[in-house]
Amino acid sequence: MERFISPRYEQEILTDYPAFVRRIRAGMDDTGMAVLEDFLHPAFLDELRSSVERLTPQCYQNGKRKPLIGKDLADTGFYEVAFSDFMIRLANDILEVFNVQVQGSDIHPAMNILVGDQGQDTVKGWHFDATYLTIAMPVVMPAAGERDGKFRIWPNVRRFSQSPLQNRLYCNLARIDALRRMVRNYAVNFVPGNLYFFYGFRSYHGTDELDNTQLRANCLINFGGPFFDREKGRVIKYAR
Ligand SMILES: O=C(O)CCC(=O)C(=O)O
Ligand SMILES: [Fe+2]
Repeated sequence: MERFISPRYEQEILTDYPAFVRRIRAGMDDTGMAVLEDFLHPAFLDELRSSVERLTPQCYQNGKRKPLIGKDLADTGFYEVAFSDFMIRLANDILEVFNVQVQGSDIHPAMNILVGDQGQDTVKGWHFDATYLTIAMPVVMPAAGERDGKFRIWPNVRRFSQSPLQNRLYCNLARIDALRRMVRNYAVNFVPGNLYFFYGFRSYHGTDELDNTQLRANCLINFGGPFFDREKGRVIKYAR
């Protein structure tokens, strides 16, 4: 078993892995997000926290915040989780019912460390991800309260599609405040150690208001997406 997995999940994964996959997919389908509580091994989470301390200065150079992506995260636990055989297999098992498959080159980890005024750039920057599947792996989160940087999501508002025209239409519609207010959405406080799964392309989302004195570090693991497949010449008939 991978060292980042908490012992409390070993039994479930070893004895009934198909049910584990179904549980995650059902969470995403029914509520828009699946949560694996305390999934990370506590010692591994500690390691991620130290990486955040080390990486924070790298995010704030030249007076601007920079997300850390790809090779910026080499030799960290973020990389280790993102490219593990376990995660690649899990992503593929979740996405199988859509007739979607991903491989190592389709995986893109990204780390957002938000703190101070320069860390406000993504706050309320609502968007769709390009991905089939996004896994959020929070590492440091503000204490619950006002402006605590909740994650807000409008889940599953569209299907996967490789049509640029349809994509533009949805992105334009989602920018309309009145429409956003009418569509079901909710906010959650991410908890470090938990993993959160959602269909990135299908779900409008982002970070809600954040107190600039608080540190917020979240790693996103991005898996494939309709337009990445399109660029690769893969035309897909999505099974659902
Ligand atoms: O950390 C968050 O609240 C979401 C970040 C996000 O959606 C992204 O970076 O694509
Ligand atoms: Fe996102």
